[in-house]
Amino acid sequence: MKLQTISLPVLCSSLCLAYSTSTDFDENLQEAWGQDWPFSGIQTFAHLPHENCLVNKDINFDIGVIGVPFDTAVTFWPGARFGPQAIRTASQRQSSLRGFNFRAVIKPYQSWAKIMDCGDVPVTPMDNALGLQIMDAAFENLLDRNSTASQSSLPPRFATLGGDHSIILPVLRQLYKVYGPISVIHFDSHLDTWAPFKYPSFWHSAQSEFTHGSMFWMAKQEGLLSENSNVHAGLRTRLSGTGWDDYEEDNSMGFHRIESDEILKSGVDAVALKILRIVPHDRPVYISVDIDVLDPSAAPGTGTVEVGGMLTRELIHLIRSLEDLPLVGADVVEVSPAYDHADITALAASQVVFELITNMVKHGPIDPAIIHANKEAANSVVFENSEHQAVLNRS
Ligand SMILES: [Mn+2]
Repeated sequence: MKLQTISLPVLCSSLCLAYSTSTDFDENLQEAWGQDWPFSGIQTFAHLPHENCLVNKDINFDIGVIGVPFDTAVTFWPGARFGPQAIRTASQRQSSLRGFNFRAVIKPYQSWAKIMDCGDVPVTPMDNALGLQIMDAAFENLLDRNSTASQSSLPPRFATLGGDHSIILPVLRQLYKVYGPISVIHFDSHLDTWAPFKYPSFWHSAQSEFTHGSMFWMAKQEGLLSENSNVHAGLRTRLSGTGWDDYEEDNSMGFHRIESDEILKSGVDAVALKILRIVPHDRPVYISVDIDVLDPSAAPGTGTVEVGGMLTRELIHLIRSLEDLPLVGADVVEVSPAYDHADITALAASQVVFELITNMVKHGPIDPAIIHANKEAANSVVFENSEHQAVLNRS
């Protein structure tokens, strides 16, 4: 018969997948089973490899995704403890196979950087003092290791999934030990620099100072922020009192303010230029995205919703415009999936995380000269708190 004259290799070249034996699969396990569809597999962020980085300090990587499911410092709707899970689920159509960022013209998950999903910090919902202690210890642990690509013993950088916004305080505390004071670019509809006594209650304690609206006030008291190169973008909250008290207090925290209306009137490119004029290009920068900076039509699933915000495309464009800055960390916080019937908030957050990681990869490893210059500059500022001077000098 004619078919018998055809050799087996020729047949197999066209039909080998259909006729492969189990032995063939055994030899090519990675090829056969190592890739997931967007809807299959354990849900790590963007299908990235997962390790519990907190329990293994020998794991080296360049960029880590870390969840902080903590939401007991909120002043209105709780629920952001479910943010990390929701953002991971919403990120499943991101993968190394389909991860080319056309806006940045790179493929961040398959570039020079080793990127991991480090899991979650198991932070207690029972006791905020203990919770803060756990988060401090977790970020100290995470930063106490070398990144893979760095020649200078610098730690990996993290994209943190909140959690309510208070989680940035322990992050800034630990980043300060490595980098010195940080310039924060803060996308939010709220100031988050409120002094704790601004809250309408007779009852106060030291612990009640730690909230998702006062953590930048605390960060300022602790000397963690840059002197005058921090920016709020997207503001539109109502203010307390009858005048500009909140803004005047915010001035003393070293923040510049860009209101949501300015983004509408001036356009995103003008706003990006304004941010780039305020934030130095040769100092450590942190980008914090409270998802409530987006209009509720784009992100309804958050705890303190404010109407009249920007759309996701505008936020993405702004983040892309900041890609030259030396980003030493970033977060997306306040995603509360229970208030969102369609998961669009978590979807927006997962894309924002993708853009923030893209910025870190595209910029490349942090130049140690930046840290040196930053600490020199900080040393020339006389801190009221000598404890912080001691930390700077030690690290
Ligand atoms: Mn906030």
